[in-house]
Amino acid sequence: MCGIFAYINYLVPQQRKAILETLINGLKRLEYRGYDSAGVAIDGGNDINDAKQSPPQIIKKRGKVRALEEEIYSKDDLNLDLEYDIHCGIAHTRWATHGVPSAINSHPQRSDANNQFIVVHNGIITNYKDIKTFLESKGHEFESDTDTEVIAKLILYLYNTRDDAKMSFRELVENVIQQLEGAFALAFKSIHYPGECVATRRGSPLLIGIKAKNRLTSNHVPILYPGDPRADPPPEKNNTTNSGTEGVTFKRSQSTTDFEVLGEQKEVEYFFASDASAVIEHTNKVIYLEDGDVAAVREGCLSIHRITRKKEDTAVSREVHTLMMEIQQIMKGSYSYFMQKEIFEQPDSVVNTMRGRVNFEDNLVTLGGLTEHMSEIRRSRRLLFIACGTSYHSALATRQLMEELTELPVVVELASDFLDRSTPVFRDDVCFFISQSGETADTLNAMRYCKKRGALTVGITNTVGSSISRETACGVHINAGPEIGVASTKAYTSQFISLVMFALMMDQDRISTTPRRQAIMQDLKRLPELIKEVLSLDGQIKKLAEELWEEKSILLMGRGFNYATCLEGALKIKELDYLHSEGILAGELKHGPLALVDEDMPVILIIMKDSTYVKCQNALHEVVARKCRPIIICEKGDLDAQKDASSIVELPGMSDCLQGILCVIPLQLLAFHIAVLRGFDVDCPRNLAKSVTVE
Ligand code: UD2
Ligand code: GLU
Ligand code: MG
Repeated sequence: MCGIFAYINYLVPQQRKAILETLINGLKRLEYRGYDSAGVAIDGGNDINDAKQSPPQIIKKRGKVRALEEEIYSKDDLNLDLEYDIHCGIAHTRWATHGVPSAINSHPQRSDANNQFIVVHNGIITNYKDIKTFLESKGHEFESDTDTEVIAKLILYLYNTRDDAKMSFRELVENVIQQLEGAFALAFKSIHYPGECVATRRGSPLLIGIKAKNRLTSNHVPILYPGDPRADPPPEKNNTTNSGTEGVTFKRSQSTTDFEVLGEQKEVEYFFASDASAVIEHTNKVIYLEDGDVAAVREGCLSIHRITRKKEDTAVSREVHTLMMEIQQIMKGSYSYFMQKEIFEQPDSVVNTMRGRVNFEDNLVTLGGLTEHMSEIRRSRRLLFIACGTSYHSALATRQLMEELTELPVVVELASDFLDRSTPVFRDDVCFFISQSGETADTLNAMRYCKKRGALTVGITNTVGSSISRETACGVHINAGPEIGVASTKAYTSQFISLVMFALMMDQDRISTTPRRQAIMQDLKRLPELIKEVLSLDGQIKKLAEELWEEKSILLMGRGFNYATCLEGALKIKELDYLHSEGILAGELKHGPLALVDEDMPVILIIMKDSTYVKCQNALHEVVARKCRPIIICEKGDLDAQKDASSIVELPGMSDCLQGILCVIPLQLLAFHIAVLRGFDVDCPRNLAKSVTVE
């Protein structure tokens, strides 16, 4: 989920000091992505001649890249003046998903005590346990709690058991990734393949920067499939020049099976990175790898391979792009703000939350962190969900489903109020603590309070190794990836899904509810596509923001599953736009809020086709009768709901209990666009902090 940076210099002499500086600098450029630890690997030995014998050096550190840098320069056994003509260094910033942030769990991960194979990884390997069991049976000893370590150990295992002594580094990596399930971007280094680097991706971004002394002879690197003589030439055959596509001359280099794609030139540097911000200061020539690409640098030649050719694989080459962007621009991708980027990341972040947990074939959910506690939770007297702000809303949003599927009393509490009241808590209570950072002071205090009273404590957090993650008896990491924008967006939808997954798991053995569970699961499967569809309304929401940005107040109304959506939408508007906004339970209108409504008051009304549909229409009539022309968020094609609307936001319909995920996104976008129009700092709203570690 975080950052990869690798640097290969080929016949461009560099001192070790400069190589380390390049690696550290690359990591610093990726810092904005958020991370909890960092590490580098370089060639070992302190004399160029013993480099072949000395295992590569790995230096890792929990915390900031600065801390890693200090660690590197505090080493007195590292000859920094050593000069390399050819070298491959790899580096990483980690956002822990498996195993707490610590030096040993940081990357690079290694194959063995001799560091024969070294790997950095972004993402999650979902079948790592099976691979680990297999490798342990073969005598491999594991030292970290990461999923990544199996990759380093597996490649060594394959290396040791290979039939073909000439097997290339790239072929080994191809064999490794065929065993992996989940999401990854990977970069490998090995003492057995000095000066070489192999990198690949499936589901996590990766690109290659190329800095060549001479001008590139082509803007295309061909994709090589197995059987292509250019990829796997018959051994010991011709070393003659072949003519490749796109007008490039592919020269078979003397001792390799790969091709030189850069014409006649020799001196070249390559940079592998998670995004262009780490590369742009070195070169503006980049190749974006696609899922399934395996890129190898060998003897200064870059080649790109794919293991299998599918019907949809029509591309014959990867283009070398010339970037014209500034670093600032690249960091946020095509987005201007982190919050905006995070809103648009939601089709991916929700998948990461479900990865390895929801089995769509069997309609089963397995939350690894809770399995051992399920019988205790099922026996409990009630479930308490305790949180602050957006996290509190995620509990409210899922309360109805929780009640439906667990048939237990469900209590949702604001942490500060819960503590103020010295609420009674019992040994047979199960208390959930929801916090993106895992450090929210009120939530943390409430957790300690419940723990003291003997309740089972369960954390729902985005931050492995955080106080809530460590101090709770068990829990779920939501795996949304780091969230930088102060106003939470993707963490909310991932918390929401984590709670839905828990509710489904609680109910898993009940036969009578199977159709309901299956319907929800199938909608979870469709969710990324549906979120994309909602995000495509961005332009329309922006227009709406242009109508609303000068207002003094905005009311949001809804009920049932979408009451929480209204509260969350109103919170986003308060946080980002510094204007009054209120989420109102539509059922409460007559008891007060209706007095606020007149023709000048902007009202957003959520009307979805769930069990509250008719009641929401009544609310609509009530506000229309006060001359209000509300903005309606409704299901696609619901003309009844749209009659009296000033504007309409039409969303795809899905299971009632998941609809809140889709409904909140237009509100996130609206709050965002209003903030931009009002000229406010979207990523750091005034008076607010990302992680509220004070009471
Ligand atoms: C976890 C582990 C992984 C491995 C795997 C087994 C981590 C971060 N992940 O991935 O190493 O053992 O399970 O399939 O190590 N937890 C809390 N409080 C919280 C959140 C989590 O105590 O607020 C506990 C949880 O009970 C579990 C561990 O932390 O023991 C990891 O939770 P997870 O959600 O990352 O679990 P999983 O199965 O996805
Ligand atoms: N799942 C890996 C780990 O926890 C990689 C995390 C990342 O993407 O930074 O070590
Ligand atoms: Mg714990």
